[in-house]
Amino acid sequence: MSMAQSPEPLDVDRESTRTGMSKTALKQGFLDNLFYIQGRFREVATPHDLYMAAAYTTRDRILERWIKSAQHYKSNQSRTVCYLSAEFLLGPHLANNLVNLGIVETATEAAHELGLDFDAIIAEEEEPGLGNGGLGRLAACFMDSLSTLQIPSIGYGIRYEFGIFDQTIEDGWQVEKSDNWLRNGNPWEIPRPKIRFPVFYGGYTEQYRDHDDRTRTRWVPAQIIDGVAYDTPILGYGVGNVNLLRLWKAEASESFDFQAFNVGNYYGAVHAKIEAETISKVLYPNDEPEAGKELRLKQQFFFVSCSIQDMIRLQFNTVGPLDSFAEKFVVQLNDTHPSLAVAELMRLLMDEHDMDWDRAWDITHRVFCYTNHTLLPEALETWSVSLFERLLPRHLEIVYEINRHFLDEVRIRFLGDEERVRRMSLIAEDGERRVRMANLAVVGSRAVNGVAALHSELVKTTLFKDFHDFWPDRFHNVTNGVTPRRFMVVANPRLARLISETCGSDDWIRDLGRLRDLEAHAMDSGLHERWHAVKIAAKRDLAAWLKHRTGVLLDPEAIFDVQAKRIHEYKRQHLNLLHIIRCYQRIKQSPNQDMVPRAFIFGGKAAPGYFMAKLIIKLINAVAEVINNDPQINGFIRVVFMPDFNVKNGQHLYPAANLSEQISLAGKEASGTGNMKFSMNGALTIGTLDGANVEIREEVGKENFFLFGMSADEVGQHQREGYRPWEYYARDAELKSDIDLINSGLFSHGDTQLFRPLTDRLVNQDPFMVLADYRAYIACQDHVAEAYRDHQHWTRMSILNVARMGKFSSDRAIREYAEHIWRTEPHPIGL
Ligand code: T68
Repeated sequence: MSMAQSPEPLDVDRESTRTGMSKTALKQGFLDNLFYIQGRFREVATPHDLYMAAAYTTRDRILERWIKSAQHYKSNQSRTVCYLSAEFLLGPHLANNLVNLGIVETATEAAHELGLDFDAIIAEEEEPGLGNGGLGRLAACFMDSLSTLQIPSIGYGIRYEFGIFDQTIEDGWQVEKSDNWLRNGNPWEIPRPKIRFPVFYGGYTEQYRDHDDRTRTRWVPAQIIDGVAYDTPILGYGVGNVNLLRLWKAEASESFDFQAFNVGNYYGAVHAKIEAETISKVLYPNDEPEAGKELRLKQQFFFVSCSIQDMIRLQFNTVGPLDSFAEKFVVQLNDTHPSLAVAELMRLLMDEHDMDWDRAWDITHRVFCYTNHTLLPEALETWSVSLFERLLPRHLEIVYEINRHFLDEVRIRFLGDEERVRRMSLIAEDGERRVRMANLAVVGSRAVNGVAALHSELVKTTLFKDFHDFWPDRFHNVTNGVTPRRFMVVANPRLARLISETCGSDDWIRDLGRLRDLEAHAMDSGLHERWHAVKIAAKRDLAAWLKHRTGVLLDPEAIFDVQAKRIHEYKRQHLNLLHIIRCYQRIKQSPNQDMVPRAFIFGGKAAPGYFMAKLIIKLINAVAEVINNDPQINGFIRVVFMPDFNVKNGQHLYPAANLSEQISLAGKEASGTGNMKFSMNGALTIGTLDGANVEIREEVGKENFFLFGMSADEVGQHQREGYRPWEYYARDAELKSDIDLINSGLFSHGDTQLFRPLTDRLVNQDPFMVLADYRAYIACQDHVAEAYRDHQHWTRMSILNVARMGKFSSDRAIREYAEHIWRTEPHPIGL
């Protein structure tokens, strides 16, 4: 299709009740959608019907802007950022879209006039949990910021039929329930059955001579599966720009199955269809790579292949020839999960579009950029050569060829350094041969970045040291950020209102640096009172929510001390537990001491196969049961585990926290983003010098941050000298008695063995040095308690934390990507 034939933009009048922003238009639109889409009228509508009608009413208003954006991007041949991510952890859409449309108040009034409980309608939405944690949520924040900054972009991923499991707690243990989020329909997506690409698997490759008598390679697959596009509009805040989140669903390829059908194998054809659809069936619930899982590799190739084919289609539809592909598109690889894209683009350019190696490589390596999210060696993805070859025979050839060209360059630069060549190879040759996905991503990209200053430094000096020696200019830092729309305006409307009133404008929502205007009021006792009232109100809400779901009652006057994130040993939830046990023992020893009351709140999912993480959840709940029911404790400290921590539930947590626990072993948490969400909502941080904590502390000021523990350098030194956790256990009587109390059976109805795997690991191995940081942590927590006694001072620190969080907006992060890495420009769409 050529551009000349494009119709005039928006040449049809649309019904004003589907686009109007007035209260009347919203009411009419709502009732129409209830009637025409849900087939209901007010009297018989279920809460879900009401939610669906509200969602469609909101979506109608987004679609207008979406079409306008698409037309503008197309006719301007805009450079487009493609964000490839196996995960997008979006959270509920409705409230967020109302904020970005700027119609929260009008919609609330409209609902009120229709006699509806608007909060209940919003609470009805089930979130699409298409991610595990930080990495998936970062992708969602980036989509919000890309639209808000008016940068043409497409998020590409997988439309998992089952997202991250729902977590329930039974007898203190995590129990996983499948997340059938599509059961009641998804009003936010638009299926595009005609945007469909074949994806090949297995089979073999063969050489043939083309019409110009050149030798070419052809991949003859054993299986073909279709990927079908499902589009979700992503609206920016206060702008006309709407970008696209395009998620792929796997379907059987009609033409391919037909062959089986033709020879009378009807059952075989149907079976193939069922098998095809398993590819996008379920998200792997592990925040580390799924070793050896064939289906996981199939998923990765599935969405990568569909996405690259779609980009090539768009190139032909807009600009034309593929030579300018790297000018039209930049592809950001969110970790190594999509790094097969490097080989897939090479394959498509060479095998399907006739390019020779050099031209194809020139384009490919200018298209890709790669973000690394972890230094943990066990989290670096590799695939066995045998599995890779069986599933992707052509890609293995291409990976070998990339490797051959690359290692030749290395050999020329570092004559005779075969050890270095071995380390940098795309193929690990020690033991079973494996493809190193991170090396593929680095070699195939023109930019590589870490996600916080410390992390990016460690990427250069440890993980990718050889690559940094070779290509120093390829390495960058872009510190993560989070969107203030969802994590302040949607999650904490009371605070957002107070900030806007205090600053005299709501400009901070699009320009988070403007929060600095709060500093001028940091000593204002009037603001202190209102700030405190906002926090107490959020704590009351959370207390009510938790009481309803867990039966545990919290005192809103207590310090709300929160650790919410995936459960992982490196994040050290067990260090937090040791402090809780210390508090408990202190009260038991001197019941009448003057202690600051605390509510310890945990939330987070454990990977279903991660035994130690699940045991930590059990221990949290076991400690909670004993402490919460001990009459001597009398509510002075309470412990509660929030079940099913996800984006939606997290929105209750961030506004209510006084203290944010960011206590990973230094050098292990690449960035963290929860640390930013808490601090933006006025929590103070207790944390190590890890990930983005380092920069948060720099921004908010060291006097407004509770720092403890070893630095990454000290950790390294300590490990080199030999770390002996049992010596800490033997030497520190309090530490010993805290661990012994776990082993005594007090928290396990007399069972002295239940938590042994955990305590033994701490005393004998302690890979994340919990015992080494224990003393410093306890001392720091004592400072926290003392500081909390001075309410005025605490509130002042809380205000300053919020005032100085401007840097941690994902808008800033996206601006840095756009300027330093992507070289893209905004394309404003007027309202
Ligand atoms: C997180 N990584 C980092 N991984 O741990 C965190 N991994 O420090 C950082 O802030 C965040 O990324 C954003 O940069 C993850 O969340 C995963 O979830 C994951 C999932 C599958 C496979 C590997």
